[in-house]
This record gives sequence, C-alpha cells and structure tokens, in this order.
Amino acid sequence: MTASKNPRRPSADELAMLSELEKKVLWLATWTIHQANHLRDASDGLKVGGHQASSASVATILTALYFQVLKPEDRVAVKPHASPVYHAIQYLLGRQTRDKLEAFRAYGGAQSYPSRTKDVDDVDFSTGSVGLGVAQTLFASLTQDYVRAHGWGLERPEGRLIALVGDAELDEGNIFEAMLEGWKQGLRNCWWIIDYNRQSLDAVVREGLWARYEALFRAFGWDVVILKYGSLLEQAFQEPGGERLRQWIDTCPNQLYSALVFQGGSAWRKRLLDDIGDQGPVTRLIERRSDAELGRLMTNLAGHDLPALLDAFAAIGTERPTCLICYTIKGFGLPFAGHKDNHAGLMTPAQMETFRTLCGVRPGHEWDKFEGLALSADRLTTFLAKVPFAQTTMRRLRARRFAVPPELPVSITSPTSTQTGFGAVLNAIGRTDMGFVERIVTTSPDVTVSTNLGGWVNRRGLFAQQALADTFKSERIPSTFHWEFSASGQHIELGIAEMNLFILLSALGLSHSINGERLLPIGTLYDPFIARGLDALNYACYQDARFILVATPSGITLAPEGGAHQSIGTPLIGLAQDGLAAFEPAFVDELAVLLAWSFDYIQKDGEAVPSERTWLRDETGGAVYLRLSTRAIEQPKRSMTPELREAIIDGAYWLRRPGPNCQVVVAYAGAVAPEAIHAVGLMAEDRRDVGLLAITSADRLNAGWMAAQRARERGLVHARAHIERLLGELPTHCGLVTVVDAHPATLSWLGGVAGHRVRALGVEHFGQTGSIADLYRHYGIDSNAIVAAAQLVVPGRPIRHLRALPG
Ligand SMILES: Cc1ncc(C[n+]2csc(CCOP(=O)(O)OP(=O)(O)O)c2C)c(N)n1
Ligand SMILES: [Mg+2]
Repeated sequence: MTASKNPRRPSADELAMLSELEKKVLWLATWTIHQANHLRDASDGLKVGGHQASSASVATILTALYFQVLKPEDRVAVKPHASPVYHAIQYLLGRQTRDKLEAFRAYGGAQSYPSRTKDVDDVDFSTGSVGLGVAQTLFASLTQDYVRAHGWGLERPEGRLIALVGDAELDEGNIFEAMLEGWKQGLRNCWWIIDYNRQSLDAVVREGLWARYEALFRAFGWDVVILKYGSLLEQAFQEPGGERLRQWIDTCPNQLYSALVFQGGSAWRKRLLDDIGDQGPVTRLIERRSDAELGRLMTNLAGHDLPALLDAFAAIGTERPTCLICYTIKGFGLPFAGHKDNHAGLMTPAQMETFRTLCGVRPGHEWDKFEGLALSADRLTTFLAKVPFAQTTMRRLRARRFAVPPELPVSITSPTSTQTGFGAVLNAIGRTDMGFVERIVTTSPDVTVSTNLGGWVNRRGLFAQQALADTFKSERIPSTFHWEFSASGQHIELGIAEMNLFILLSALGLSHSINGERLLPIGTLYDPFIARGLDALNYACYQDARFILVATPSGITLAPEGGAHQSIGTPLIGLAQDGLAAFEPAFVDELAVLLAWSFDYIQKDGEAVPSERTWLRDETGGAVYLRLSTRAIEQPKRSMTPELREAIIDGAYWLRRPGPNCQVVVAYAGAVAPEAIHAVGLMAEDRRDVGLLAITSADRLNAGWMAAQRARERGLVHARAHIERLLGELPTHCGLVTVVDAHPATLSWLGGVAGHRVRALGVEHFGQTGSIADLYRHYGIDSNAIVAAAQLVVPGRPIRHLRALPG
C-alpha cells in the first residue's frame, strides 16, 4: 500500500464548514492565550509572549490539514508557537479538554509547545527547540521506510510525515544537515509547509528569502510549491490593471508590506494610489473597493486562503519530498497583524472585546464549540464526526516486546577494551538467530568502523532501499569490511552530522509507537561529539524515544588520538539527562550484562513504581548511554553470578570488600580501573581494610539515592538506595577517594551519601596529547595521585609507596 491518497477537492458545502471552523480555531487559540494572561493571576510568571501572533499565522493551514487533508496514519510536527492552534483543533475534535485549555501553560495544563509526553491530545512530535521537530519528520519517514522494507507493518497504511515550519526556524543548520542526509537516503513521503510570514521573533526577514529556500530545497531533490496569492487576489489579477497590481506586490519590500498590513485599508489605498494610482485600469481596480475590501484583498495571501491551500495539498501527486512555501501574515485577523513587534504582542482586554464582537462570542460562552458561527451546530457536529484524521481513536500504536536473554554470548580475551568488547558482543549476537537481533538497527555518523561496528555490519549488511553491491568485494580486492547495501540491511550509515544521529535515534526509537513495529536502535559516536548533538539528544529523551547510545572512545584515555577529542563533561550529561540511564563499565563482562539489560530496558513501558531495592523506576524504561573506551585492560577472571549481574546494573559493587576497620575506599568508574586497583595494592600495608568500589553507573546510583531520600521524607523510613547500603557499611572515619576519567563532580557527591570525607579526582582541563600514562600523571588520575589523595583524606602514617607528584 502506498501513502494515502491526497484528498479530493472539497465541495462548496465542505468549504463553508471549513471556513467556519477556521474562525473558531482562531477564536479558541486567541482566547486560550488571552485568558491565560489576563484572567489568571498575572503574578505567577505564566504570562505568554509569542503565541497569539504566531498562532494566527497558521490557523488556516492547520485547519486545512487537520479537518480535511490528514489521515490518521499521517504524523505531524507543529511549529512550537502554534501550540494553541493545535490544542484548539484537538478540542474541536473532542481530543482535548476545556480544563487543559483553561490551564494553558499552568501546572497540568496544555503545554506552551506541543509535547508528545506531557500533552494529552496525541502530539506526534515534541517541538519547542526550533528546527528539531522539522528534521524529525524526515527521519521518521526514513524510519517508516526502514520498517516497511523489512516487511513489517505492511498491513497498515503508510503515513505521510509533515512539518509545519516557521520561516525563521529555517535558520537552524540542523534542518539542512537533515536535508542532505534525506537526499542520500532517498527520502519520500515528507511535506514541509513553511509558514512564510516573513517575521521571526525580533524582526522582519530579508527580502527574497523564499528564492534562497526554493533553490536549496530543489538542490536537495525536493519539489517546491510556492503559495503566494489567495483566490481573491488571483481573481483581482484577472481584472484590467490586475497585472500591474501583481507587479506592485511582487516588488513590495517585506517591511513595507508588514507596515501596511498593520495600518489597514486606508493606508493601503494611499500607498497604492501614490505608487501606481496614475496608471489607468489599476486605479479603477483600487477605487472600486472600500477600505475594508481593499485591506482584505491586499492581505489575501495563500496561507490564509482555504481554497488555495486545499488545492495545493490536493495537487501533490508525488511521493517526492515536497516543500510548500506558504505566504502568511503574522497575527492575521488580529489587531497587531504585521507589526514587527508582534511576536510577544498580546491583545489588550479592549482589543479582545472587539475581537469577541467580531467572532460573535457571548461572555460565558467562550468555550462553546459552535458559538457565533453561521452554520448550525448539528451540521458542524456531523462534519467533525467525519473528519478523516479523527476516524481512529488511538493513533499511538503498541508493539510487542522481544525477549532478551540475561546473558549474551561473547568470548572475552584479556587484555581488551570495552569498545572491542562492544564489537565482539554485537558480532556474536549477529551470528545467532535470536528474535530480538532482527530488530536491532545500528547507525553511526561516519564512525561505524572506528567504533567497532564493522563485524556486525559485515554480518547484517547496510540498509538502503536499492541494493548496492560492494565493488571491492566483487573486484576481489581484499578488504576487512563488506559494505553491501540492501533493503534487509540492519545498519544505517549516516554522514558525519551528529545532530542527524540523534534525531534518527529519536525517530527509530519511537517506531514502536508510530509504526507499531519495535526497533532496537543502537547509535555509535565518539564521546566528545555528544555535545554536538546534545539538544537533539535532549529532545529524543524528552519524547521518550528508546535507543542505546554507545559513545567511544571517551575521556583523556583516548590519549594519542588528540587533545581535541577528549571529553570531560559527558558523564555529567549522563547523570543529569532525564530519560537516559548512563553507564561507564570498565570490563567487558560488565558491558555484556549491561547490553543485555539495555535491550530489555529500552522496550519497557510499565508503571512508574519504584523498586524497593534501588528506588529506580526501571519498569518505565528509557534510553541508555554507554560510555566506552579504547584502552585495553586486564579482564577479571570470574563467573557472572546473579548477584554480581544485579549490582552491575544497579550501578556499583565491591571489587574488594572493605574490612570492618576500613580507613579508605577507592571508588572508580571506567577505564581508570587498573590505576584504582594498583593504588589499593600500594596502600594496603599502610591503611587498614582498604575497599575498592567498582562503579558502573554514577547516574543510577545518584538517581536511586535521590529517590530514596525523597521516599524517606515522605515517611517510608526504611527506604535505602543501593549506594546507601554500600557506603552505609563503612565506619564514619573512613575516607573516600573517587577517580574517573571525567569531571570529578561525577563521583564527588558520594561523600554526601553517608557523610564520608571525600577527595574527588578527575579531569578538569584537557587538550594534552601523549600516552595514557603521561596523561593520567599530568591530570592526576594515576595510581600515585590516588595514593596521595588517600594519604590526605585519611591522615595516618605516611604511605610508603607514594612518590612526589608532578608540579
Ligand atoms: C533553538 C531555539 N532557539 C530559540 C528559540 C526562541 N524562539 C522561539 S520562536 C523563535 C522565532 C520564531 O520565528 P518563526 O520560526 O518564523 O515563527 P513565527 O513566530 O513567525 O511563527 C525563536 C527565536 C527557540 N524556541 N528554539
Ligand atoms: Mg516567521
């Protein structure tokens, strides 16, 4: 089945209904914002800027889409400031409540920017950080293609992916990065509708921007439709003198046009007569119209003209990605239409009263769905009941979960690194026919080989709609990697742009809900470049997308690879990012446990009941971040017991259990394990009962600790987090030395758990290159630095193996 057919043109009767609904949508959106500002206590900081004008700009476009064009299977990213219009439409369709609208922007109310997770009215993609929602539709389209190419979900109709884009939103570079990737991957079924109101937040945009856009979109293989004039203007252009009027509009600067829109009919008349009033027929064209008629005519842009919009949507007969540049007026229909300051503009109570009269809405009837409309409530109700988009109650789908064994096959060599171990685990499971492995989709921004996905890709192939053989293989040129592209491939190779990686992960990670088909996405990149895509990562988590992010190599441990690639702050991102469980294993057996857990965790969507053991809400699931390393280290020879597995997942375990009189505990995470182990050996003679705490997840330890404290404050006096139990065993005089190849704040909070003195070692500066030993010494995270810290944090006799530290 191909994408749903575009709708037939509406009848005159339907057009009349749509035009009534358009008025109602504008009223409801405007009222929602107004009452949130003027009727609520204004001291609560909930005052709105930037919604009324932006919303009015797209009321017609969204009316046309939701009441006529869209099918339930279509998915839409609505520009952030159109949120009130979106909510108003869902209210008319019975999918949003009056309570939520009345509480717009307030606690528990409809959100200022459409939110997939926080709003109740079926938002497809969260928007707010401009540019991200737009690109998400592109990657959601690729995801749909991936799913269907694998033969899944073919019984469902294919949806179109649509973004309503603010014109200033197109300043965001991530949109163009996505377009280039879309071109490479054969993007289809994607519409971007640009609300070309020629205004951003601060200003009126540059002249002729549309022509730049047009050229850009065409260069990336898109069809471009320019929707400039509404039907009134088109008719006027047919009149004698009409062509002259068109020329005048076409050359009118954006600023002047906006100013005239704001000033209204008589200003239009004066200016037009001044400029072209001596030119015969066009003078008569102007003079035939009253001021009001002239104002209506001159602002009749296609983006506010239902017939023009519906015709344009109906005419899109191709699967090619299509950009519609829709001319609109910011604040259309409201008193500040066109004014350059209108972004934060709010209608005064007096203006609102005038608008109320215009809309025929009686006081007390503001939320009545059909108040003030010319058509009967019955007819409109019948029409709304038949709106194609609303024919399915639940547009969000559910997908089955795939069972994952707690133990994944992997043979561990020693010494080895977590990055090598990651490749080995994927390679090993790629060889099996376990059901969940089919659903894994890997992706990487041009670092597939260097993050050790090569073996997996050799086995499972690259994804492309059209098969493409590896010429090196067919020419029998020896190469370690076979890059065969086919529709059954399980790796999506991306260009370098990390933003694209995260937005693709977001799209793949919502497939269970959007396509009804579960994917288990894994994205790999170098750890420092998380920062490049951070906002997209944040939004992926905000939308509750499910994926495993494997970031490697990391820290200063990548040593000779170069100072520029060293990451310091990423574990703090892992700690702070909501919706992302972060781990930094040191050993491959830990990694294998965590991968198995992650494949299951990203599929969970249970109740948010905290576990009594960890105080984590694992049943709700989330995304996962694994920070790995290229450093090959000795691997412990041990068998994986259920207790150890559980502790690795919970975030920490004793690698050396502290004795009853423990004076010092060294707590480490990740690749510095050998230094921590060595340091504990060095001080064994001079400090009693030294403990060594292996931390696999500072993030989960911290989250559990926070939650257990909250639980106790609420009266659950026995609540204990995993880290509280571990550190609670220690005598109070015991000191802690924490060490991590990252900012020391990652672990320094451990001192607060049970009140132990702590010295936190880590990396605060970066940029040196050298060997690992050079850099660990330079930054003070080698075993000698750990011993020096231990000596100071727990005074006692001098530790004999301590050497002088570098100055
Ligand atoms: C990444 C990001 N930067 C800045 C903002 C603040 N902001 C919100 S809307 C906007 C400009 C809106 O202009 P446009 O996209 O043309 O929409 P319009 O207001 O015209 O509807 C800006 C800068 C944001 N939401 N996201
Ligand atoms: Mg704009």
